[in-house]
Amino acid sequence: MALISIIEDFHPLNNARLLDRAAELVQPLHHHVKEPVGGFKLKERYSPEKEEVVLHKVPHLAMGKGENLCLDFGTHLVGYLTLDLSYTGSHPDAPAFLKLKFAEQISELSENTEDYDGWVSRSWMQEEYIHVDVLPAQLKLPRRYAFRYLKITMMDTSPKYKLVVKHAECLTETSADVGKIKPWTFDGSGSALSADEADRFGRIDEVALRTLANCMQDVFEDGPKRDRRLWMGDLRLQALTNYVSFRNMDLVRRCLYLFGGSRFPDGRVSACVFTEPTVQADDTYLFDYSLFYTVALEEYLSETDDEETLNELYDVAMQQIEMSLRKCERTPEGLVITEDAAKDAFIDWTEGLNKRAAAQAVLIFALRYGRRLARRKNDWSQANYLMEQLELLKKGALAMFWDAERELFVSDGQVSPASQIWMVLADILKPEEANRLMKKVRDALGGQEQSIDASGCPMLTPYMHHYYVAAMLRSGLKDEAREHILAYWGSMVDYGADTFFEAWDPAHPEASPYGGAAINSYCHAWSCTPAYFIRKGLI
Ligand code: RAM
Repeated sequence: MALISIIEDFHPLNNARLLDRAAELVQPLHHHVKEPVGGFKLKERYSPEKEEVVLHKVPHLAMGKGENLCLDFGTHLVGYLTLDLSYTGSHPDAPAFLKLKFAEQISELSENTEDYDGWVSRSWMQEEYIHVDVLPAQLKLPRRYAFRYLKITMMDTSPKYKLVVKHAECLTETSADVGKIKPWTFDGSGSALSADEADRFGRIDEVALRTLANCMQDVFEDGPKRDRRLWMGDLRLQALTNYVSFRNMDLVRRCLYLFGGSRFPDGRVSACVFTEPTVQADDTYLFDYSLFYTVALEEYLSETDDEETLNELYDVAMQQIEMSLRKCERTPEGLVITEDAAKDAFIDWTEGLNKRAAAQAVLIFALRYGRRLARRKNDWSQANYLMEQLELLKKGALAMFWDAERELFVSDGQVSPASQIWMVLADILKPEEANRLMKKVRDALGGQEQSIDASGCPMLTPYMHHYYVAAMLRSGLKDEAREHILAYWGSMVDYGADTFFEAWDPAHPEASPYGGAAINSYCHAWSCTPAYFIRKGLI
């Protein structure tokens, strides 16, 4: 399912006051110097077999044509690379021609990226071909990379000399104050957690917070490898996790002003905002993402009580709800989102997913936050209006999507986990019905329940799995939520994750929504929320 939107002559609606505010809120970046902790060579250029190299011998290792050296920086980093290069042998009589490959996951080192043929641009692949004319040389790469491993391949030299890598370092960058964080420890009181589970949660929390910190840059980026920019759906989850960890409130605030400051010409919040060379809303609109603006603003305010932001961004937030309500049609029972509008929702990367029920549910969910915002603002007529719309949407949803006999939500004939999860989050069922439904979803994911099509409409991303956990918690399935975090995010840790991945199916580690895992991001913000569940005490 390619997501490519191109609008000819797209002129975003920019609000100078809001953008000035966003500019005032630019956050300082913290830097640290990191050096490799290990090294190895791949036996063949793309083979997974490796030969360990003793680290202190690296500065003496001479690399001839076709040879490679891989440096392991010990964990996932985001920053700038410097290499000190020299040579052995006779005077270099030809340039050193190098290929540098930066890898977040070790498996990326053995991928030949020429094989990638997906729909997301291959220019995101972190590899460079470089000529070094004069040796010795200090090579400082201007681009920021996200990586743990660096593979240096000597593409060509001359018979007269060999290359030597004397030193390598990375100057890391993040706007998260990592020193603020204490490791999560379990106090042992009143919980069913075993010591092993507590350890595993500790490890998951650590990986989750590294994921978040490495995505916290000038804005909350979705992933520091790709797309390196601010997406609304990702922002909401990052902000939640940030509130229980780094608490960089001004970074959240800056991002809310950026989304508010550059929008679609009709006022809709864009799915994503570019910040370079100047701030500009992307010409991509996602129905659910624009509604998360309202949700994220309310959540920010409940953390900060920041009146000024409420006053400045309230109208933008309300506009998202009003414009989404206009995409609904009246049925005899209530209000229902149109088929066309639902197609604009993201929900998950699942191929063939019917999004109508989930999109309606996101709208109901967002209205709940909209009402809270209206009450905060003492805008009682708006609060009452939203209350009425909420009731109509709930009635419309039950009439259109709820199959009372089967006790399932059916979205234009399809019974997906996503529809059930979002409808539970929309709170339209009685508590015991929601509880039964989420048990069915859990059983369907485990293969013991066929009424929900978990294999035909699988959840593909930790983003959707976040909402699955949230729905379990909302329907009283705390033990199940806890088990799912341990099993799902835990399986990434077992696979060797230093940061959590953008897409993950434990049964198919190579799965990619983009047509090739080479383009996947292995440090993706929307996957950081176990730290939110853990530190908020929800599990
Ligand atoms: C991906 C981004 C981002 C997500 C959008 C919908 O390309 O990486 O995480 O929000 O798609």
